[in-house]
Amino acid sequence: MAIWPAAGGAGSLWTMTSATSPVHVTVTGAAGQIGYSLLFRIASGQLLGPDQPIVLRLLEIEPAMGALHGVAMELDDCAFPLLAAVETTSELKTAFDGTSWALLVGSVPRKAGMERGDLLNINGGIFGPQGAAIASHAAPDVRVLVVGNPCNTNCLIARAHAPEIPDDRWFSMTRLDQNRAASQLAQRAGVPVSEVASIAIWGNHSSTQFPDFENATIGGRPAPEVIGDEGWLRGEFITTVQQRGAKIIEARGASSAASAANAVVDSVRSIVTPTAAGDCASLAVLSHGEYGIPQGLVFGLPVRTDGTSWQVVEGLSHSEFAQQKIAVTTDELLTERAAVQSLLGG
Ligand code: NAX
Repeated sequence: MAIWPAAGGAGSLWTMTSATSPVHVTVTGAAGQIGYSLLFRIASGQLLGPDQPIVLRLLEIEPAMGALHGVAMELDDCAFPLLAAVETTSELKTAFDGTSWALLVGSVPRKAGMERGDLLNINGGIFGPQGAAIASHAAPDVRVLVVGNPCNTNCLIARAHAPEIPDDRWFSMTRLDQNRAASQLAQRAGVPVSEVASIAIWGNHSSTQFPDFENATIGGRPAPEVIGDEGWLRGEFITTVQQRGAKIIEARGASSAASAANAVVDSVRSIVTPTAAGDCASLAVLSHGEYGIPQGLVFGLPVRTDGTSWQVVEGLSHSEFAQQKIAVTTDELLTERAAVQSLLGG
């Protein structure tokens, strides 16, 4: 474990002169690709705002501690005024001590020959203990965003080990898919992406996800009306969003990192900032049976918030086509849940 003094001469956590107490933010897998983009954005104030000092608590596995040490040195070298302290550790207790935001990025990627069930079980061994450590050591206001794949089910596992933390504090990340979908719609319509709203990702962060173009808007009008090409929406649009991660690996030789880090920032901002009129945010949250989705799945849904509490958007309708797509992604999540049942304590 190492505690790094804050950059810019601010000194340790204890000498911080700001009137606002620092918020502790934990990032797991902090020496990885996403971490390398994400940490600098958090420390610069893009996650929690320009007036909020931050303590970064960075978790890695032992073999990556050297690399993490280098990242911490670079954070120092940025002299971020808001960065009160950086703590690097391979111990769960230290990583989650007093944290208000647990951003669970680190996980074990799928390797050749590995079945999805193997992957789920390996990651279960990571996310179960992390959930328990969050419950034992985090701040009372902790919120958890799971990014490491398979993120919906990893979130389910973490939560099962932290039953005392309320359901509305658990999220897994579908925001990158939302952003991808918004860009595709904007490009097709020939408008700035800021004109696209209410595009939500339903279900799993996987190739079965359903980007709901039916309820999306472009310039305030229904997206299907503006696009005027139902065949494209039902075909190429959906597959482009579903397969985007694979295409990026193909082109870049590495998986999405900067865009994923950007989506982490967007996800947290969408939880703490009131949702604009006529819009929604995509987050995978614990289902309570909304839209007939089985209870207790971590399911991608459209969410709105006043900045303090959030709700799933109600009253949306779906065509038979959309209902079938949602059924497919629901089935996949049910299968994943069944594969990790032994890790859920039930
Ligand atoms: P990297 O392999 O670059 O980094 C992962 C890091 O996690 C490594 O440094 C590793 O040492 C660390 N790690 C492994 N086990 C750990 C443990 N038990 N505790 C703490 N750290 C641990 O992957 P990266 O590109 O950063 O991606 C991280 C995760 O995000 C992957 O699971 C990836 O599949 C997932 N993604 C999720 C996305 C989403 O939209 N939900 C999109 C991007 C990304 O694919």
